[in-house]
Amino acid sequence: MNLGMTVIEHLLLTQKETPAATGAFTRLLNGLIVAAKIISREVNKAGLVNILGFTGQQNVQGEQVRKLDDYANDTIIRRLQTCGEVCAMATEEDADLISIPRQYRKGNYVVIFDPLDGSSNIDANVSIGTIFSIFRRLTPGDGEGNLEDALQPGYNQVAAGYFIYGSSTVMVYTAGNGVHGFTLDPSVGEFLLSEENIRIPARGNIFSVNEGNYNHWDEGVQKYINFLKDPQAGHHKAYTSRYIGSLVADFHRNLLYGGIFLYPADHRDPRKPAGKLRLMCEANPMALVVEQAGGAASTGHQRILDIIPQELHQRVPLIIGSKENVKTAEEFIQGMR
Ligand code: AFP
Repeated sequence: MNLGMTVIEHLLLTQKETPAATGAFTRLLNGLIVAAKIISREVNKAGLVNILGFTGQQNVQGEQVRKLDDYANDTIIRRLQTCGEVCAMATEEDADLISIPRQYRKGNYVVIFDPLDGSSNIDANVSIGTIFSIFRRLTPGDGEGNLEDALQPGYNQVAAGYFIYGSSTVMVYTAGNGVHGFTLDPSVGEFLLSEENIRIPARGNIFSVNEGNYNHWDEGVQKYINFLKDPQAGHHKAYTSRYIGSLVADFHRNLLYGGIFLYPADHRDPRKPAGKLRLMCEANPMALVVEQAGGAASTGHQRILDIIPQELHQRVPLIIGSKENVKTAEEFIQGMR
């Protein structure tokens, strides 16, 4: 067991099996880790905002208090721009690709991220997170990348993961070699390996969905949720409902305990026929993590990682979690049950 190792030590150890590893990926990941430590520090201070000043106003020291999601976004962008390993990046917060200023070296990686997912929960002290997805560039050369580099299907991701700012700050990531969890020890300022090779149970009894949208779902989704709640359906164990409304937190709990998370398509808003969550910065990275842990991620009709993206902010229905639960949900959604 390697418990207690830092992320970089763990990466270097596992990269020993990859002779082509140059250290570039390690530098990139290190940039993300430093950004997450800074964000974690600010998130922990968020409760003091009411004392020190509301966002957008001046606090008692006369400093401008910034919205946390803008702060997180800028922190990650700055770290990635200067690390020298990134040729393009996209964030949930900006419509277009973020460019790398001329003075910085461009590298071989593309990073797509959601800087502070679940941020509407901040004021209630609910866990929120940063989600990231990493691709290798497709365009040749060492110049800036473009949309072609970013719009790759999820199966091309070389790594993905998330940071949770919760009761402790946790990093979960995969670089295609299992899923590993690290917990930030604030006293030493390092993420230390706390769970190596996380495996999601093949079937779980937790379901996580915003049932307030029930009347707007397709019939297949409604039938599936009715089935989960039906005591006569012959479940091996009764289902229990857990929904935080913060994807990283809902996903992480289900990853550890087993179960299913759904954000299906709904008919509430004709401009969002595919549901709420974004393919590139939410569904793809979570899908890579769950598959690497032995689980599954689907739209109900298609594997998430097989979707060929059409645009940066594309939305998709997301059904993700334990393999057998996702399979049953697909059967209902496809009208087979
Ligand atoms: P916010 O970042 O606006 O809080 O949205 C969070 C989120 O994108 C995701 O983390 C949740 O799973 C999902 O939205 C919750 O959406 P509903 O409030 O519609 O259930």
